[in-house]
Amino acid sequence: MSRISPLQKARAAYQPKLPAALAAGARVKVLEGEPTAAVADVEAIRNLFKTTFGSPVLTFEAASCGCGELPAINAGVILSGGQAPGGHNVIAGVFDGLKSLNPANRLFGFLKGPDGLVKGEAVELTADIVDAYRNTGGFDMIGSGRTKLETPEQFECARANCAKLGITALVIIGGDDSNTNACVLAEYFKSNQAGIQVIGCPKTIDGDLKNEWIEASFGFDTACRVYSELIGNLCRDANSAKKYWHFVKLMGRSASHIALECALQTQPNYAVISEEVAARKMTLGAIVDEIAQVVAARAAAGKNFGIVLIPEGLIEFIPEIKVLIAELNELLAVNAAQIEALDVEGKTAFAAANLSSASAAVFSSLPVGIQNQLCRDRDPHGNVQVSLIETEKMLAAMVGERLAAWKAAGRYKGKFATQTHFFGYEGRCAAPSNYDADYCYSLGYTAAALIGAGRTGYMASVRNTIEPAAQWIAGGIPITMMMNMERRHGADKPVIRKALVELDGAPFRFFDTQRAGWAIETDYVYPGPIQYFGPSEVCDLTTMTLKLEKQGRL
Ligand code: FBP
Repeated sequence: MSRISPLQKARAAYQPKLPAALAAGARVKVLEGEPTAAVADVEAIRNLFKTTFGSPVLTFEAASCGCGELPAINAGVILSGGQAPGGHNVIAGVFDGLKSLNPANRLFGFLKGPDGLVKGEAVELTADIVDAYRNTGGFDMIGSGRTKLETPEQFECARANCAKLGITALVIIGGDDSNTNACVLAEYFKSNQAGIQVIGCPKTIDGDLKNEWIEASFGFDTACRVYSELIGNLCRDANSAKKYWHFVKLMGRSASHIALECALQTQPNYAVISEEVAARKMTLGAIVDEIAQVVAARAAAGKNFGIVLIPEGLIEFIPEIKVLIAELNELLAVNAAQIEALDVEGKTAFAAANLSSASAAVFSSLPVGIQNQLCRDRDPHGNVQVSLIETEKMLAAMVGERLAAWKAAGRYKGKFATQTHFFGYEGRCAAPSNYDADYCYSLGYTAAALIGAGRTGYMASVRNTIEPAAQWIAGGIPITMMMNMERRHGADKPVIRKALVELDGAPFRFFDTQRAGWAIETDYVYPGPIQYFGPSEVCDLTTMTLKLEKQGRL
C-alpha cells in the first residue's frame, strides 16, 4: 500500500473497544449454561453432529486468577462469502487475542476463502500485516471466496494443510452458509480426532444471521449507513428537482433487514418488505398496484416524485415466483449434466419446456430478461444470484404500464419518470463504523478466547451491544443450536436457519405505524455520511433495528 488517505491514516490509530470480560486478555473464566438442542429437526441434527451436538452456551467473565500462559499454538483464519465491513478487525481481534494468550502464538490467513484451506494456500499474518489493515473495510488482507466445504476429500485436504502449518485451530468468518460449513468441519475434525478446533464468526451485511444469542451479523450497521446516506441524498435530489421517482434496489439476498433499516433511517414513500409480501400472499401484480396507488395519490397532491425501496431478495418471496424458483432449482440441479453446455437462453428454453403448467405460466408472464436472470447458474450454496436480477427496473416498468392504463381510463393524471438504482457493492467494503469496528474486534477476540478455552463447533457471540462496549457480554454459542434441515441443491441439508424480518417484531411494527404518512407527506430524513470522529451521539450509533429490537423504542 503506497498512499493512504488522510482518513485512513487517522482511522488506523483508532483502538476498538472490548467487553470488560476481555479487557485483561483472552484468558477468561468460562461459565457453562444448560445443554442445547437445535431450532428444528432436532433428531436429524443430533444424528448428523454426533460429537458436537448439545454443547452448552458459554459466557465469559474476566479471569480472577493469574492463570499464566497457555502452550503456544498456530491458528488459521478464513474469510468466507461476500465482503462485509469490519472483517479485518475480526482478524485483528483474533491476532491480539491469541497474542494475549501466549505471545508465541502464530496466526495464518488462508487465501481466497475456503479454497485456500483446501489448496493449502496461506500466509502468516505478522503484526506488520495486521496493523496495516486495522479499522479498514474490505477483505483484501487475505481475500474471500464462496467455495462450499462439504466433502470428506475437502476435509482431508484441510486437515493435511493445517498439519503442514502446525495449525490446531481455525476461525471461519462467514454468513449462515459458511458457518454451516464451519459446523460440519468441526464435527468432522472432532469425530476423526484431528485435533483441530473450529470457531465461527457471524458476518454478513444482510443481517440475517441473528437470534437470541447473536444479536447482529457484522457489517450490517456500516452497509445500512452507507446506503441510507445515498438514499437520503436521492431523497433530497427528488425533492429538489421534483420530477423523478427513484426505484432503489437494496442488497440482502433473502431477508429484507437492509431495506427495513434504510426505510427507518430515511422515511421513503414506499418500501417493499419481502416477508410481508409472502405473509400477505401478494402477487407481483398486487405489489405493482400498491406502488402505483402511492404514485397516483402523490400525483393528485401535485407531487410527481418519490422514493421506492425494493429488497434484493423480493422475487423469491412472491408466492407464485417462489414456487417457480423452487421448481427451477430442482430442474437445473437434476438436469445439470444435460444442460451444462447450454448458454443462458438455452437454459431458459429448457426450463420453459419442462416446468409444471402453473409455473410455466408465471415464467412466461415475466420479462425475458428476468427469465434469463432466473436461469443463471446458482451460487456454490445453491442460491439464486438475486443481486443479478433487475427487480428495480422490472417494477419501475410495470408501475409505469399500470399508470398508463389508469391514465387511459381517466383514473390518474400525473407524470411518471423513473430512475433506477442498485445499492449493494457500494456498501460492502466501507470503512467500518465505530459499532462495526468495535463489534468485529470483540468477535475476533472472543474467537481467540474460545480457542483458549479449548472449544470447537462454536460461534463467537457478543451481546448487549446496545450498551457501551464495556457492558457487552462475550461468549460462545454451539452452532448446532441454530440449525435445521432445508432443501438445497435437490437434497435435504443441515443449515443455520436464516433470520427473516419478523412482522410482529418491533422494527417492522414501528415502520408499519409510520409508512402511510411517509407515503403521502414528503417527510424524508437525511442521515449523512458515517462519522468516525466527533461527538459520541453521531459516531457511536447502533442501527434503529437493534434499538427497536432491544428497547422497543427509538
Ligand atoms: P454473504 O451472505 O456471503 O455475506 O453475502 C451477502 C451478499 O452481499 C448478498 O447481499 C448478495 O446477494 C450477495 O452477497 C452477492 O454475492 P456476490 O458477491 O457473489 O455477487
